[in-house]
Order: sequence, then C-alpha cells, then structure tokens
Amino acid sequence: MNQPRHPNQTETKRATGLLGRLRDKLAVTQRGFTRGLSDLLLGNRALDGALFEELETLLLSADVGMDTTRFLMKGITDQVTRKELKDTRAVYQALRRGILSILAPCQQPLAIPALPRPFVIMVVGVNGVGKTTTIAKLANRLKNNGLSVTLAAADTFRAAAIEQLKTWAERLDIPVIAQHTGADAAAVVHDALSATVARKSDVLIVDTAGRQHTQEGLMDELKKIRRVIKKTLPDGPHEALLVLDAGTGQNALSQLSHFREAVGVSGLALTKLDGTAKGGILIAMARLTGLPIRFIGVGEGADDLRDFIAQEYVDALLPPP
Ligand SMILES: Nc1nc2c(ncn2[C@@H]2O[C@H](COP(=O)(O)OP(=O)(O)OP(=O)(O)O)[C@@H](O)[C@H]2O)c(=O)[nH]1
Ligand SMILES: [Mg+2]
Repeated sequence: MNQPRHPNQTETKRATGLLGRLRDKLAVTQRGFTRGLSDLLLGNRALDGALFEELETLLLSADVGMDTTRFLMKGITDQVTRKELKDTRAVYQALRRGILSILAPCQQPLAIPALPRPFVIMVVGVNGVGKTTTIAKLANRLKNNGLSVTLAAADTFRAAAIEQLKTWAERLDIPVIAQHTGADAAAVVHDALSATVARKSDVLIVDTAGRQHTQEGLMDELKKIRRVIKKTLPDGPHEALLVLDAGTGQNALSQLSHFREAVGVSGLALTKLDGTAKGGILIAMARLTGLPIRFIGVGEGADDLRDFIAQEYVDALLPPP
C-alpha cells in the first residue's frame, strides 16, 4: 500500500521531472481540454449559470461522460451553494479535488508478487488499441526490473501480428512462442505455458487477437485461452489486462462490458493519451467501473508506458494554478 510520507529533495525533483514530461506528452490534451478549462476558470468571471453551463459542456466534450460530468458538477454547485467557493479559481481547485477523488481509488499499479510463478498476464482489447505495443513496453519494463519474461503470440488471426510481436521480442531480446497464422490460439498458449514453466520464466504475457470473423468468435477464442491457462494454473491468468484507446471515448465502456464477460477484466491500460485532445475517458472509466487503472500509454516508444498515478495525471491535466 502507498504509505503517506515526506518526499526528500531528490524524489521531489524526480517527480517534477516526471510531471513535466507527462505534461509534455499530453501536449494535445493541454491545447484542448486543459486550455479550455484554464481560460474558463482562471479568469475573472462571475459564478453564474452561464459559467456552469460552459464548464459542463467542456467536460462532456472531453469524454468525461454524462453521468460523471453531472456528478462533478453537482459537487461543485453544492459547494457554491454552501458558499465554500467564492470565485472561479476556487471552482478550478474544487474540480481538481473532485477529479482526484474519482481517480485515486483506481491507482493500483500492477505489482508482480514473488509468487506465483509463472505470473500470467493475458492482454485483451479490440483491434488497433495498442495491445502488442503495450506488451512490448511492459515486457521491457519487467525485464529491466530483473524479471524473466516470455511472450505468447496468440493473435494468430492476422499474419502481420505474429511478426510484429517477434520483431519487438527480438529488439528487446525476450523469447516469444509462436506458431503459424491461423493456428489455434489456445494451442499457442498451451505451448507457451509449457515453455515458460520449463525455462522457469517469471512472467508470461499473452498477446491476443483484437478481431475475428465475428465478435462472438473472438470472445469464444478468449474464453478458450483462459480455460487452457486455468488447466495448468487454476488461479491464472493472474491479470487480465484490457487495453483501451483513450481516443475512442464512451465506446470504451461497451468494449469493457464485452471483455469483462468473456475473460473477467482485472485491470485497464489506457493508451494513446498523447494523441487525444480529450483525456476525460479515464475519469469516466474510474467512476463507472472502479477497476484498477494499471498503465497509461503516452507514445510509441518502449519507455512510453507509465504506472497510473492519480495525482500526477490530475496535475498534468489541470496544472495547479
Ligand atoms: N501515439 C501512440 N501510439 C500508440 C500507443 N500505443 C500504441 N500505439 C500505436 O497504435 C498502433 C496499434 O498498436 P498495436 O499495438 O499494433 O495494437 P493492437 O491492439 O495490438 O492491434 P491488433 O493486433 O490489430 O489488434 C501502432 O501504430 C502503435 O504504435 C500510444 O500510447 N501512443
Ligand atoms: Mg496486436
């Protein structure tokens, strides 16, 4: 658990550096959502109906979603009624607090415990959201932390998918278990599990398809992969990580419900936050699902995967005035 403690100078510097970089990475969001909110709330406008309407519109256009926007707005207008907020700056601060309190419970980075071995991570999500890239970034990070990692190329639907994972694996010098295009995905995972156990690898990460001939076909395949893992490791997969593209907006919620039913989702990774002017979907997902947000993806490079830290995200989205 995160114990509150006083950061020393080096840690403060490091945090500022990280924050600066996250803010840089979120440049597109900064130009859209952040600037809109700053213009609205860091000026000298009166706290009237027109202002609250504009604020609501800004939140909705940033993908915060209707339910979560209403929740945040109610929090703010209640405080205004109680005369706790006297000007727009105070509203800005209240919005920061409101967003942070939604996000904070979802700050649960993926920690790989000492046991069990192997620790199996199954990565799912619709096509193109960034599964394979996220796997590469995650594998790279785990390897740098001294863990041995094996990859399973269980997206056998698309010819290029296996090659893409192999290319990353070669670059990162990490073993990958693969078969030919069209092979049974569950059989690939079965092989990969045996190889992982034989090599005593710490972690197995399973890449899966994002598309099949039908959505039902995809869900059946994922269920089968899950069953195969459970046959060898009854408590596996130890993490079912759903990858979502932060730019897809409210659609992310329906994606979650499909995958949740098929594989049980234990954590989320939100990718491409560097490329969206919105950035509010995280807030909606946090409030509506309460699921752990394990990672955020902020670029295509191997080190562009961050643990989700609620305060850091709020500070990058709405910088302290
Ligand atoms: N800017 C940006 N691009 C990303 C990020 N994550 C992934 N991408 C890019 O998104 C594209 C799709 O990523 P993939 O990792 O191939 O996605 P996938 O989910 O494996 O796709 P399928 O295998 O087709 O299901 C690639 O061009 C990635 O480089 C991110 O955080 N930021
Ligand atoms: Mg892929």
